[in-house]
Formats: sequence, structure tokens, C-alpha cells
Amino acid sequence: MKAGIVGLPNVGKSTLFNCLSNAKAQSANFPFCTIEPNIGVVNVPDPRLAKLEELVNPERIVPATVEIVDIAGLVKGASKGEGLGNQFLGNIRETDAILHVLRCFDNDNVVHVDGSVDPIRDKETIDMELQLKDLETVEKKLEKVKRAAKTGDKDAQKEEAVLLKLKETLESGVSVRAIDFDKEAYLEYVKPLQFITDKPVMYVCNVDEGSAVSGNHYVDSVKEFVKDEKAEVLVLAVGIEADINELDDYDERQMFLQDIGLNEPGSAKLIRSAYKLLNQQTYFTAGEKEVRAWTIDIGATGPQAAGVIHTDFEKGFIRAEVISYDDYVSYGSEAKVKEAGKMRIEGKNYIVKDGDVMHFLFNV
Ligand SMILES: Nc1nc2c(ncn2[C@@H]2O[C@H](COP(=O)(O)OP(=O)(O)O)[C@@H](O)[C@H]2O)c(=O)[nH]1
Ligand SMILES: [Mg+2]
Repeated sequence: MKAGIVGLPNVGKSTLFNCLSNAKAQSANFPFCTIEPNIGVVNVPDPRLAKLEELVNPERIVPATVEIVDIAGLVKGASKGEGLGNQFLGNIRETDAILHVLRCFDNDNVVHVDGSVDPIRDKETIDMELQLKDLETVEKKLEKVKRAAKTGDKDAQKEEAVLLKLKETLESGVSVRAIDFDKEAYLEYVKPLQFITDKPVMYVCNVDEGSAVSGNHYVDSVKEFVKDEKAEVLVLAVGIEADINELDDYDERQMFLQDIGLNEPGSAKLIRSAYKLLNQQTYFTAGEKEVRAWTIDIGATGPQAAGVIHTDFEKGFIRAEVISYDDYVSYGSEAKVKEAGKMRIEGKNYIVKDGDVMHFLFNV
């Protein structure tokens, strides 16, 4: 799963990316590997993993990960080829969610491309470029569908109606994610077109260090402006956090974080939120060799969860032994959970819950 960082130039995207890539402040165990200069894989901080490690004492622990992409080049006019033009759009299309960084700090030394700090205007500039791109997608599709609709093809007529609604919405400056479609129409006509503005979004307000805890008036205005979008708004003092992350010593990093009023880096919160934004959840496997967090879609069944480990596990799935995380912790070991009769046997239709500790039985 991939989350892409977007925003106007100079709002702090690369600083945020570096902050994540250098996020050792999170804990002693926070590796990040950079695949390409602008792509990194980051561990999802999850205190439950440390707790399970303590109880099971495995040889190693393996956390869940999210891929983060720093997408540069989005400027006013980009959809028409300005700046890096269309190049970045391919990058955005490949992501599963968008982290939209908004500059919410004053600093005369950092130039703003539009001359002043105004996160609402910036958000609308970016949204408009993405909407224009989606509009192109709609118009191309509409041209084809119109012809078929004219011949009396009922399906094409239905599709045409959906596309016209999309066109009208995008032209009025509203993103695809805000439209309520009926589920069938959405799955059949909208989802396959992979609209950029249909991807889940989170707004990251990049604030000065004094506003790391409670935000500032820019953040307030962003929250007010996006309140109907049901999107999460995260406050992060990217610049100072990046500085703190440069420090080698863990205790020193904690001390500086506490100085700005935080007990964990905002980047840890950001990664957890991004994970949720991607509609992902975690189940665990816990054995002496390894304790591991596995990533699944919310709503995944037992066999689908098994399939994340190996496709054979999914095909040959018989049943799963499941212990809820809370039971595991309160009884302290698998054996004690079993003794207490709290281990459940679940079949093919079981909907996995976040935090389940699972063991699969399968045929090959
Ligand atoms: N004062 C302050 N400066 C920042 C902050 N975040 C980024 N900057 C500075 O703004 C400039 C642009 O940041 P950068 O991350 O390269 O922006 P990008 O173009 O969005 O990738 C750099 O000089 C950063 O040091 C911040 O939170 N506070
Ligand atoms: Mg950059």
C-alpha cells in the first residue's frame, strides 16, 4: 500500500519525507528503507507488537509497513503541463491514498509560490489541478460512451448518466470522493476509472514549533473549511521534528520532543493515520521464531487474511484459531488462553478483527 505526499512547492513535503525516513526518534526499532530518492518504506508504529514481543519472546519481530512517496512538481497549471506537468500525475495515480501537506507556518525566509501564507487557497489550487485531470478522464470516457448510448444501449445510457454527474461535479470544483453514488454504479462505472480525487485524503498542517500541540489560526481555518469532507486533519511541526530526528541519542530526542509538548513524534501519528486512511488493519501471528504484524483490508475474511501470508494458505484454508489481542495480554500466553477456553475456532466466513492473534490450519 502506498501513500503519496502532495502539496505546493515549499510547503514542507520533502522535509516531511525526510522526517519519516529518519524517524528513528519513534523508537530504537524504526528502520526505514529508501527504495528511490523519493520512495520509502516505513514501519507502522504499533505498541501491541512490543507487548506481544514481551510475552512471547520471539527471535524477531516484523512490523507492518506503508510505502510513502514524495511527489514533487504539483503547481498551478500542472494539469495543463506547467512545472513537471503530467509527470507527477502518474505517480499520484499509483498511490492508494494522499497526504496533502498545507503550509501553516509563517516564515519570511521560506518563499511561498503565491506570495503569502494561505492554506485554504493552496488546498484549492492543488484540488483544482487534480480535479482538472479527473475531468479529462471523464471527458475521454464520455465521448466513447455517448456514441453507444445513442444507439440505444441501456447500459451505456446508465453509464452516461453517471459520467455526466461526475463531469458536472468536477466542473463545480468538487472532488469525486464527495459524491454519493449507489454502490453498484460506483463499482461498475466510477471505481475502474481510478480518479485521483477519489482517493482518500488526509490534510497535514505543517506548523511552527510553538503550534505543534494545539495548532494555530491557519489550522483552525483548514479544519473549518474541510469539515464536510470527513477527512482527517493532522497537525505536524515538520521542520522542528526533522531537526529533532537528526539527533543520534534517543533520550535526547525524547527530551526535545517533550520541550515542544509531544511525547511521541508527530510522524508516528501520521503513519498510523495513513495506515487507517488506506483502510488497512492488522492481525498478528505469534510464535517463537517471530511475532509479526500482517496487513489486511478492513472486512477481510479468515481465508483472505491467510492469503496475505501465502496464497496456498488461502486456497487450502480449513479454519483459524483466533485469540483476541486483549485476551492474549490479559492471560499472558497462548497456553493460558486455551486453558481459560478463550481461544476461538473460526471458519471461512469469519471477518477478522483488528488485533486478532491468528493461527491457520490448511491443506496443501
Ligand atoms: N520554518 C519552517 N520551515 C520549514 C518547515 N517545513 C519546511 N520548511 C522549510 O521550507 C523549505 C521548503 O521545504 P521542502 O520540504 O523542501 O518543501 P517541498 O517543496 O514541499 O518539498 C525548506 O527550506 C524547509 O527547511 C517548517 O515546519 N517550519
Ligand atoms: Mg520537495
